[in-house]
Amino acid sequence: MDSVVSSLSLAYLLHLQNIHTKNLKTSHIPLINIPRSDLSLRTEITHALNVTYPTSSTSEGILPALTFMDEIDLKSLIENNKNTTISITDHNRLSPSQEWLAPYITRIIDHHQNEHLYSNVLERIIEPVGSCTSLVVKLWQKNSFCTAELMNEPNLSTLFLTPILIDTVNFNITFDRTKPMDISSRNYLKSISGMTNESMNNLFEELQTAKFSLDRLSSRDLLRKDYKDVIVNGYKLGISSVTWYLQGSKGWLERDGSDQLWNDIESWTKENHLDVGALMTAYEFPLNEGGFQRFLWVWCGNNISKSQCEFILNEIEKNSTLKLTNGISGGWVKHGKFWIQKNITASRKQISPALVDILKSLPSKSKS
Ligand SMILES: [Mn+2]
Repeated sequence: MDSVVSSLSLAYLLHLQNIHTKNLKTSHIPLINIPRSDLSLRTEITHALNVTYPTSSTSEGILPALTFMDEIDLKSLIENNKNTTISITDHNRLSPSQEWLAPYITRIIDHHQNEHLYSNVLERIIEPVGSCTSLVVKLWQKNSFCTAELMNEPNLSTLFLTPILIDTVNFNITFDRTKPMDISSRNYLKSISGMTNESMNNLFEELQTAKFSLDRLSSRDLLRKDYKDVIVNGYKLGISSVTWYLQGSKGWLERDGSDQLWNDIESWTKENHLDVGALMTAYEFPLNEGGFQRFLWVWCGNNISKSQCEFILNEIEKNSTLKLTNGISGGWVKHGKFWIQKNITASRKQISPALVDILKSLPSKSKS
């Protein structure tokens, strides 16, 4: 959220400065550093865009106009434009796959620990504030033509406010994330957007809800949101972890029905060439509904024989650490089984090694 909005607000600011100085040769592209298809997983961002720009998803809206990392060929862009420079926001060390961009970085605006990297940087603003966007907003505040632009476009100031609200947990002092600059940026944006304390609190609550409500995501998105895989003994094991729940009122099974959910799991299994898949869910129910609960669903791909699959499922069920008890309908769902996991402290750190050990005990799978 902070990364997206700080990048957007910085690129817009630089664009306004260009107009102001009549520099027509340079253009600034805000680059969203994720593939476009991953945006739907960031439910609080899509919510913020929908609230501030209700038409953002339409063909004339903001979303189609944004550039995501999988939509630009940075290598050829840089090769063809020797003057290309890169500004980075909300981080000050490139990820290993982007380290080749280091010579082109001329500007860093960030609130993480300063790693003092990249010698070509001309402007380096790294301060430990709550939200990186607060630092960019400070730059907006410095230029009257920027403030004038925001006054013309008050929804933009609301959008700039959203990461600051999230990152400071609505300026809640018990979380100790708020710095004076977050407050001054908020006050500046608040006065321009015309928001009241009440409407700001409501916006924060909506954003928090959006961030933690996954029930609008498709099953494929839920399965890939937090997914890790490993190859053991020639078998590919993929484990998805989801902060929602399978069984129960308004749960995943109720939403999709077991047939549809199984179809989606099967497609996921094929898409990732899984031999064994697992889905772990964790959810904090209200105390009178059982509090924190975990479910585990393990299944096999088509390459695993029925007897091998039964062996795998029986072995994991016997695992004394996990304390698995059958979910609804005895737990069997097509080529898999689904349990209530009574040991709620066991996470992927326990489940993954348990499944790995079982796969190691099988005859090794020849790579075909
Ligand atoms: Mn940040």
